[in-house]
Amino acid sequence: MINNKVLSIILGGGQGSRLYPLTEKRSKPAVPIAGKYRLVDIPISNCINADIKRIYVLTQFNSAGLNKHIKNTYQFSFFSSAFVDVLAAEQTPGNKTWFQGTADAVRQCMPHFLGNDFEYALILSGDQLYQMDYDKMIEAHEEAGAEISIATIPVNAKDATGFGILKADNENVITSFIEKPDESLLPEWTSEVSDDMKAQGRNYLASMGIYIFNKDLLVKLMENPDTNDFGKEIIPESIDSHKTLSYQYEGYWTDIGTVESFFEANLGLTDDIPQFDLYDNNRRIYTHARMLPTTKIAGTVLDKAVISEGCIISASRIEKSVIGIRSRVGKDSSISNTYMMGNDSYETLEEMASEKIEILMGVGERCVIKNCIIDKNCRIGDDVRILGGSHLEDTETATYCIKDGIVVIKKDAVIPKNTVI
Ligand code: ADQ
Ligand code: ADP
Repeated sequence: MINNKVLSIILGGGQGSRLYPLTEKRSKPAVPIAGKYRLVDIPISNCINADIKRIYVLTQFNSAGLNKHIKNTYQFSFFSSAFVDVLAAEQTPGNKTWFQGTADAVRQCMPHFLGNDFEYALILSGDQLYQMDYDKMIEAHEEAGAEISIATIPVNAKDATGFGILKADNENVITSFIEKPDESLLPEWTSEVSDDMKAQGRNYLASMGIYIFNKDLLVKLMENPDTNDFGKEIIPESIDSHKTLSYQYEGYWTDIGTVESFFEANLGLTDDIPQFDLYDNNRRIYTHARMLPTTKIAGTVLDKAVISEGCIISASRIEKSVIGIRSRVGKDSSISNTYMMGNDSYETLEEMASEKIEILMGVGERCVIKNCIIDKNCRIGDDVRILGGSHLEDTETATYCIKDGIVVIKKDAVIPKNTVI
């Protein structure tokens, strides 16, 4: 089935500078998450689970990796009108700039959208981890006769300054909105929330950056070339003249725009009952079906470990870590509190034996790795010690970055044997 009323537009990423160095060589939607997925798989899967199968992904960079991933993953029947298309910022005779913001990205791609028949545009962020039934939000939007709907979630004071905060009347119609309020303004922006939320101190209603716009209104709003951003301009300027509904959500939702939140979201998957449920038959997360062999483990103590397919592991211990596809970890190594993204291919036995390869792909022998993100295709030599933690200052070298105590080994980096970080 396809929902013929809704066209989905995923804001795949600005420069992604807060996720640097993970975005150094790829666009944000292509960042690998949870061992085998890419960030963009999350909103796309949520759409597919709601039968919304006409999807555009807007991105600043047109990485080969992203296009390949989308092309290899989202193949619909020849007879279906379903598609997932990547639209990258493009120079045209009438437009010489990159996307200047979220609304500008939508504006520049409007001609592509208008080639489709639709009533509602569902605008989504590409850097959030959550499973939401968009069809219920669309139902609420239709029932209320709204022109715009915004998905909202109660947050605490610490988080409130990083989001659009709003107030709604008792019919959930938004009456005021402020983008990322200063701490001093917060007392004026509390809302009535459920007892459960109140008990957690979540007294502010935040925009999740998930919007439904009636098509005609979106077309009209995009005619004004001076507005570049939904949160800063379009939403605050529209609520007085267009009925804007707050669609409140209280499930698990997290913004993964920074290295720290990305790290926490990944390690959260190792919890006994993770808040993000990858094991739900009805809310499946799709990704590239790679036909990988099973994982092979020898002599390893595993505790709270999430291990993807195709790994070859001889470590002594892996604890509270997510190990990505095709990872290789050598003998007597120990990994904890770490997200290792894995590899794009295997080395052959001949390659491994040849003298050309000094350090094999993956983690060598007798290494100790803690509080670390290891990007794809890294080569970590024997006896390397990487001990991340809050004692480390933020810094950057050619092969790694330290951000908030997390050591991020850059994609394709080679870390010589005996290195200590
Ligand atoms: P932010 O997340 O800070 O706040 P923004 O940086 O505009 O807003 O990003 C929204 C989404 O659009 C992200 O997925 C981002 O990667 C993407 N994006 C940003 N610039 C882009 C561009 N030029 N081209 C393509 N994609 C781009 C927003 C709202 C807040 C709300 C939070 C919730 O403005 O009101 O509370 O989202 O996370
Ligand atoms: P990213 O992995 O971040 O997307 P790229 O944009 O360079 O980085 O694209 C990598 C893509 O190319 C991966 O999806 C992977 O399938 C493929 N790839 C990369 N290296 C190899 C390789 N040596 N052999 C086969 N496929 C590869």
